[in-house]
Amino acid sequence: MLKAVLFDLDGVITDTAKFHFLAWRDLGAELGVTVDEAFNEELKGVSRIDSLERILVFGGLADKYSTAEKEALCTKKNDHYLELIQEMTPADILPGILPLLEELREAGLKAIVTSASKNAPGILELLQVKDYFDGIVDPASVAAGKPAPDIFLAGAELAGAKPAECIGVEDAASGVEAIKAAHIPAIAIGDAEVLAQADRVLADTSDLSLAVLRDTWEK
Ligand code: B16
Ligand code: MG
Repeated sequence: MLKAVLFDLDGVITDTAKFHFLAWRDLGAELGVTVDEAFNEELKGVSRIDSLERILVFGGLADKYSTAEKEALCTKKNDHYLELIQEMTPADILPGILPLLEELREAGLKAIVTSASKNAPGILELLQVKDYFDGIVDPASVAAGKPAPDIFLAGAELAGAKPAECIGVEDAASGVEAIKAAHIPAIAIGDAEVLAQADRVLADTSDLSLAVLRDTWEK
């Protein structure tokens, strides 16, 4: 039986990618690295420090900064990101998500947040949806980030369910890879070619419903 739904946040519950992009783009500009929207795609679902590492490698700056300097750069990016997201309101919840959360609550299924973002609790507060979730996995508590399965396995555990009793919802290729590595069925939102590893790809969050999740999980 399907018992729990494991939700990615950025790109599934709300679209913060544009704010991550602006913050990385400006930090990149300071470092002399051009972060464009195409490169930003590769940072989706990737942790803050790993995103910085990728930007540094991309700019040929892989060995230029010490660990402490990299931490300071991450803090700078995050401070800017936090400024940008303060304007978020419940109107920024992606279409179909609120009705789905209502359906899950009524059907007694668990909803868990399995996001790489350390800002997830604050974002859920801004969106006023925190109460719909039975738990938020702390990404700092898992050994390896997406595409490793750790965060989704931790999500299943938090729900008190076996991986096979869950379904994961993701928008990033690294996230779909992580769900599948955890042996959990995956629904992806976005480009069917990029997200080909998923069990089902939907163009939009408005196509999500408990019936679609159940149907995908049963196949
Ligand atoms: P933070 P998700 C991910 O969230 C974002 O897609 C990714 O772009 C970001 O770098 C990562 O969270 C870390 O976010 O800097 O807020 O800790 O898609 O896994 O919900
Ligand atoms: Mg995402």
